[in-house]
Amino acid sequence: MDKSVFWKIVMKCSLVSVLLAMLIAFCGCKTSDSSTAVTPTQRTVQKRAEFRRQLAADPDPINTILENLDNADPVIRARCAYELYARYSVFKVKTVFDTSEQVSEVLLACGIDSQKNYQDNTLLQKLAEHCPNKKVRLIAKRKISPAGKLFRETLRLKDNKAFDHDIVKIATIPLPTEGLSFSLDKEDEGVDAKWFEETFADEKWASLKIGPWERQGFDYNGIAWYRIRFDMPEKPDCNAVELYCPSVDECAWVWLNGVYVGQHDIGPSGWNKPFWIDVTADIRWGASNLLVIRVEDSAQAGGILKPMALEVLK
Ligand SMILES: [Ca+2]
Repeated sequence: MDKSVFWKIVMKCSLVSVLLAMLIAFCGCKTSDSSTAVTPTQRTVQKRAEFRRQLAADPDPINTILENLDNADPVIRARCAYELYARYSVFKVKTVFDTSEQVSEVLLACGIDSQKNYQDNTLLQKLAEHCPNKKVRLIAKRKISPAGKLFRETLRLKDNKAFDHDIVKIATIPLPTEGLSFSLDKEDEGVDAKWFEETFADEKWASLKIGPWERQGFDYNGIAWYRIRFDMPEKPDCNAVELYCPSVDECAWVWLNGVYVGQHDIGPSGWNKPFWIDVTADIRWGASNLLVIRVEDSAQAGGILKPMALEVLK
């Protein structure tokens, strides 16, 4: 072979190889480029958008919803739980066990709606029992508690617009600090069973002092009741009587002489917040009275921690 022809062939082959190599490199780059072009976040967003389109396109998307209750994306699962309730007024029990915060919060909102609009506590009941999210579980439990329905607005004399005189505290009547009848209410049955009534038999209840119940033999978080008897002097010249509670750990619902008079219900942070309840209309002067307090404690110490009193105002 002629040398020049030989080298021409070699050169052509090299050129082809180089071009081929460049092409392979280019394709390789393209391939790796396209895999990094869409991030996992973008893919998630795309999938959510696709799911929304699917929902919007179908007037009766029950199958799409049911299939996606097990979707890997908690946002899609939460949307499905919501759509199932909003469109079909149902929920799937398995969603109650979902560990995603988004899902449990959506279910809680649906449960509260169901209670309010259909007087149906089923979903709240399931959440109170099984939801892995403690915060949601406690709110659901509280919503279905018999005490959840109790509410009475208290109007203190200082907030009464119709009373425009200076207020003078003419007496402070201390309430008993020991011999307080006490019972745990593990099943939250006290409101329905009327443990607040004057005729209720509490002879078998324990006897406690003011202070945490943990220090008096009850290592317990939950609901418990106090029934406190006390005598009132003859009525002085006064305009109002207010029950003063410096520290009930944590929440309190209060009855006086069988009448529901008010609550201190601001959650666990209420344990050291003083509160006052107007009892002017329900106190019995010159007679025996019965104060009943349902206490709910979620953690650590619980109970009536500091002595209570009646403040007589003029
Ligand atoms: Ca506590």
